[in-house]
Amino acid sequence: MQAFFIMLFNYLLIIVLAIGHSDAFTRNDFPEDFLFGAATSAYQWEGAVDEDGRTPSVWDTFSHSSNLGNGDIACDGYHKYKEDVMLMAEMGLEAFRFSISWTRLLPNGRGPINPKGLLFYKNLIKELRTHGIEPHVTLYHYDLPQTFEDEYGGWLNRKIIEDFTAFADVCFREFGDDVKLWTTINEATIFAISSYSDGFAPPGHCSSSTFFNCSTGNSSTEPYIAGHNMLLAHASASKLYKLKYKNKQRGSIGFSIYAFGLTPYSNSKEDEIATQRAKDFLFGWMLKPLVFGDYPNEMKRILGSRLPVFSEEESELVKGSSDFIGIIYYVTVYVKNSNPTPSLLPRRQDFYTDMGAVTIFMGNSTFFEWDAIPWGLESVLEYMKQSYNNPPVYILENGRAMKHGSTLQDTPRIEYIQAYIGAVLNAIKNGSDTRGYFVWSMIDVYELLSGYMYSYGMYDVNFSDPGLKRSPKLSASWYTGFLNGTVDVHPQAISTLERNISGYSSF
Ligand SMILES: *[C@@H]1O[C@H](CO)[C@@H](O)[C@H](O)[C@H]1NC(C)=O
Ligand SMILES: *[C@@H]1O[C@H](CO)[C@@H](O)[C@H](O)[C@H]1NC(C)=O
Ligand SMILES: *[C@@H]1O[C@H](CO)[C@@H](O)[C@H](O)[C@H]1NC(C)=O
Ligand SMILES: *[C@@H]1O[C@H](CO)[C@@H](O)[C@H](O)[C@H]1NC(C)=O
Ligand SMILES: *[C@@H]1O[C@H](CO)[C@@H](O)[C@H](O)[C@H]1NC(C)=O
Ligand SMILES: *[C@@H]1O[C@H](CO)[C@@H](O)[C@H](O)[C@H]1NC(C)=O
Ligand SMILES: CC(=O)N[C@H]1CO[C@H](CO)[C@@H](O)[C@@H]1O
Repeated sequence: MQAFFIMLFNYLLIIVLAIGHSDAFTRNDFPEDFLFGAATSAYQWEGAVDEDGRTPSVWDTFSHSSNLGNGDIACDGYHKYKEDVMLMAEMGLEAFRFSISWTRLLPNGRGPINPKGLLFYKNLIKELRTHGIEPHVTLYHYDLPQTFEDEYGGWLNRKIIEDFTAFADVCFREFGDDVKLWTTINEATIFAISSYSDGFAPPGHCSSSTFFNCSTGNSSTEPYIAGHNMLLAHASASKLYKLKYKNKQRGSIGFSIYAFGLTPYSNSKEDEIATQRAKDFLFGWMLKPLVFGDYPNEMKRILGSRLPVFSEEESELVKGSSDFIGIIYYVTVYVKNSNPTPSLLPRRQDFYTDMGAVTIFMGNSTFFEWDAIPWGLESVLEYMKQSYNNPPVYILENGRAMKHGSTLQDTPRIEYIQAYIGAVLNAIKNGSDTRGYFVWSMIDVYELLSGYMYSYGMYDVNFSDPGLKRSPKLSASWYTGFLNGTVDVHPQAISTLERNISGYSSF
């Protein structure tokens, strides 16, 4: 490792000299209370799906009907949490983001608490605190109790608001003395789209199309209904926190969205307008209600009665209900206008046809192995600042997949992460209120879209090894060095990647 850092240092030095610039940065250029961490989620990390009283979630059901493997064992974080927290401490992580498995804590979805589930999360949180690692807890990460999907259709039914709030109540009460950062719902925008329009995330609803077959769903209505209920469930949990816990526990509660960097495909008027529309659909859809109390006018115009309506009371409830906005960021895309074209094949009406635009990945986009396009994230943070009153922001996920098990020398991942950390610093310097950055993922986990084929971890897991042996990748050492101030980063050295297409693909 030592040798590598000397080499890396020389390399950076050469580039610095070549460019004749010296705006390298280190951890210390960020505010002291800024949090650098890494993330996982319950179903992807814990395993132990039928142990100690846990019952199935829609993700268990979904993964067992796919050919991407499942999270039955995953990293076995449920049993190995102490070992993993030790690795986090060695890495110098300041924060760890994880989620609580609803059905581990409340096996019936509601009602009696499972004492063993409760103990697991108490122990995990205690272990983190003992090592000085700040927990950031996500309440919902794709794992609805299957029983609620069966009983009333899950997120499509307003009953979810009450059940989610009751689950949140248990979490605040039991863990809130030690947890100061809560995210209610993970990447709500892409969750609603991929679970209810595209059908490729649990519970896997869509109108069937040439490419996807879902056993149930309606892509032209369900994403908006589910999205509406997510906003209301979040707002209801947030209200409860403020009334019952905030004074004493002094934490913050936020909502999170998936954010694409968006830029017009061409300089045509159509693509420019399409990009504006895409911002309304992909950001405004959830941010406008949270900040201003209602959906964007453009969405109301296009969707008509398919877009649920906030009552005055609901609008007041949702507005201002998020102390911060969580951002999940991976890719920057071109936006190209798409006119509904008459076609021989019946075309599915879904979220993207409503948006009237296609997204084209920028950079060399072999699927999952994205290039860093740091100005994409910078532009998102700038847009949030200018259009949504500069809310406090946490980057809750950002990271780079590579073929699992291919190498421990994950230089492309390091380049990606440091480029985006640089983007965050630039945005902060220009006034963005960004307060934290989490690498996805702390360790190789079961991935939603790629199973065990591609992974994002800074620690490798040998999934064929019965002991699920963990090994650090180069990125883990890099992050350690960055966090302890011995590695500095020169943005120009790595942002030669910026701009321009050479790959093409689209959702
Ligand atoms: C979708 O389901 C229908 C009926 O079950 C089947 O005939 C068709 O082949 C399926 N299409 C795809 C793409 O799987
Ligand atoms: C979806 O719902 C709308 C509104 O209820 C209805 O008009 C449409 O036929 C449904 N589409 C599908 C594919 O079921
Ligand atoms: C795309 O890949 C090629 C070859 O690996 C590389 O030279 C080029 O810099 C990459 N482009 C971007 C935008 O990363
Ligand atoms: C920096 O902020 C100012 C004021 O909000 C804005 O006008 C400018 O475009 C921003 N610069 C960048 C590079 O985003
Ligand atoms: C993973 O574990 C298996 C079983 O213990 C072992 O045979 C294999 O060599 C390991 N793979 C690596 C890359 O260490
Ligand atoms: C800082 O991180 C580097 C890189 O992993 C490591 O070699 C070094 O021991 C660390 N230094 C301190 C003071 O923790
Ligand atoms: C934004 C940008 O630089 N676009 C260029 C990308 O490359 C193509 C040719 O491959 C040019 O036509 C674009 O202008």
